[in-house]
Amino acid sequence: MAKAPRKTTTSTETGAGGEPHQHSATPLTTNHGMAVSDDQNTLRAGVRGPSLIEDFHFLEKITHFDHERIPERIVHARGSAAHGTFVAYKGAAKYSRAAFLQSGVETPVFTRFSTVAGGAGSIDTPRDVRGFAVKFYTQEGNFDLVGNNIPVFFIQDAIKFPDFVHSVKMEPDRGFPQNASAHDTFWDFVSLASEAQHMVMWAMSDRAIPRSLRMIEGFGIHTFRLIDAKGAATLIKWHWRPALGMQSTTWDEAVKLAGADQDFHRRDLWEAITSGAFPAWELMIQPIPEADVEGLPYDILDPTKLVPEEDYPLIAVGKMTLNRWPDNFFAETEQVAFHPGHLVPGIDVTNDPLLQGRLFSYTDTQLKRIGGPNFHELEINKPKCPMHNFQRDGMARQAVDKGRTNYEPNSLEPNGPRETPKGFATYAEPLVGTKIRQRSETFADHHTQARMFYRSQTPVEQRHIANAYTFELAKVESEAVRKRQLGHLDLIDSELGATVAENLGMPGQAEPITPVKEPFDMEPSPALSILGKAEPTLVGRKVGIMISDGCDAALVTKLRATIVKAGATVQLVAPKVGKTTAANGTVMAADHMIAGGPSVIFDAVAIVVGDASIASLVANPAAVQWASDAFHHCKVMGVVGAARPLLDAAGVKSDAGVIELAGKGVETFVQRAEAGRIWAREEAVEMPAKAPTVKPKRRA
Ligand code: HDE
Repeated sequence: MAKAPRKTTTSTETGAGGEPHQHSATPLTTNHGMAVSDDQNTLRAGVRGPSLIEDFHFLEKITHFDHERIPERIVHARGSAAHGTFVAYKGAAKYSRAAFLQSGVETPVFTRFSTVAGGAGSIDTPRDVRGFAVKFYTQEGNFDLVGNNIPVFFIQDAIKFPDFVHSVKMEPDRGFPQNASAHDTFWDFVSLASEAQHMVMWAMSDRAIPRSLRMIEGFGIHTFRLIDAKGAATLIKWHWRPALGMQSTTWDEAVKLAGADQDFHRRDLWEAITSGAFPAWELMIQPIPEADVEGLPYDILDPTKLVPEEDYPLIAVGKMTLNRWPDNFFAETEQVAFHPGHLVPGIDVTNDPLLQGRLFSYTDTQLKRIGGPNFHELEINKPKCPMHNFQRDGMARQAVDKGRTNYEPNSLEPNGPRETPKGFATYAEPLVGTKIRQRSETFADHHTQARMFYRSQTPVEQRHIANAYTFELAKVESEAVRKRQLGHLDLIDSELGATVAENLGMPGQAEPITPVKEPFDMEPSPALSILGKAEPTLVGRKVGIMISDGCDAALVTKLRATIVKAGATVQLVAPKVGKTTAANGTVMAADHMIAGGPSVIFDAVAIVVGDASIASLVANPAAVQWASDAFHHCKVMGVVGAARPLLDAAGVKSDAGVIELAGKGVETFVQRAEAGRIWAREEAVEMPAKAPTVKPKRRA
């Protein structure tokens, strides 16, 4: 059948077959300031004709779009960041002459958190290390504290970084797995490079699956030097301590969160900051007297070792509060350029061979990513103090440098920039040495601190570690790699090794490992446990209440008020977001429909459903899963009598964490939720908890 000729419009009105144009007082212009009359249609030869290359507005717009992405970071690509302030306490002035560490000084900061292995668009909740990088815009220049949420690193020497990163990232032939260490190449590398064993133990612990970026600790890892006004130096480690305390998800939650909300951590940080609940951390230093260094059973230049805080206590030196979300993700979070060599007078580096390598890598990476040497001119990277030198030109130079002298010394402009005795002076560390490619003997012990970390955990945390090793090694196809890693576990803690071997169905199959140096028993450090030092609190946490038609509106109101008073936020979850009609006729709107607000996004839950709707909830798999997950993730649950059929369908059994909300139940529920999870439930369904060989308690 012949097609009817298409009706064409002859109107000269440019918007003719499309939406009407919008106008405002602000004219839309090209990048060069020319006002644009039509941003909806390309220029074409007749309304149904080909597009014309003469359309310079379109060409400019599409070219800019084609170039919108810059290369993502090779590591730490996925990040979320915020602006804030740092206020110094009295503590550090004695150790450092840095202006921002003098009592009461307030310094603007920009902090970027990141995962390490995945790409920029990957999920927020994999098992991974978290980057914790802070740019202090001090009066003496920018100081970058580029750290992680784990105090040690996988390798001892920067020359191994490309190998390590290649091994953890997706395998090169197949392009997966994205953002996961549970695959052959990672375990192959770390079981051969035994210096990684300590950090791997941390990565298998709950530290690697944080509940929120607001609830992680941070560490500078390397030993640094603080220099006082007289030039005296103190060796220190940097630590960040979150005001909200540390908290982690369970592994099953982390997996389900990956589906429920890929942006779980970014959204959480955004919600907290935009609602005025500003996350805060204390910055601590851990001084280590130089005279002690020789006598320590580890080398303070070895980044795979930590210094127990029970041996060398921390001193609080200031507080960082993050209070402003960036205006533009690309301009700020993406283009921010950190560098461990962005130092200020009063802070210096040490000879840690990993740190030394980093001092080169970070500039090099910015040259590639941002495309030239002028990345310091981008708004987010600019110092907020005067800056003058004779560096000139280069790709995308923004400064219009004036004058005739672009060199010094010069006599033509005597008031131009010159060196100052007040400037940064490298600590005059005496050095004698032979040019050599060799690791120090003092770096040879690769298993002692892994053992110390494991034995510093509570039984619940030890169980999680054993489960994590089991999960990851079960994903490793090569039996030889699994056996080699089991050999390391036997060296670290024979009970842990036996548990993981048993769980894998490989008892007695560990490949014996001859360590570079025999491990010994260090005293446990209870400060390394998350649960051991958790304080009861709901501040900054989120409670989900499931409601449905026929529910008790007064109870929901009371619950919400009591939870909010305890410092947490509340979200309602219902079969339909738009309308839930309570028994008394009150109509409520919810924040999520049940499938869209699964219980994994909450710290504790309440089920305040009505008799009228219980049958349809029992028939709704998302509702059953909601209750089942909350129970099996050991969450405290407040329930009403009407919820019983749903609880039965979900396998929820009565215990100290399932609280009837009638009577005084609301207060009991909140108090119990503050105390944390009901870990005993885990024992019932998983492998039995193993008592630690050495109790994580220290000498008095
Ligand atoms: Fe990094 N690291 N790193 N790293 N790192 C980068 O720099 C590198 C290391 C850390 O939010 C890159 O700008 C080498 C330790 C954070 O933008 C790159 C070595 C620690 C971030 C780089 C290390 C870190 C990075 C990639 C071994 C904790 C993200 C993009 C010698 C103390 C910063 C970039 C942000 C980023 C190199 C080891 C922390 C490639 C060569 C140890 C938090 O330059």
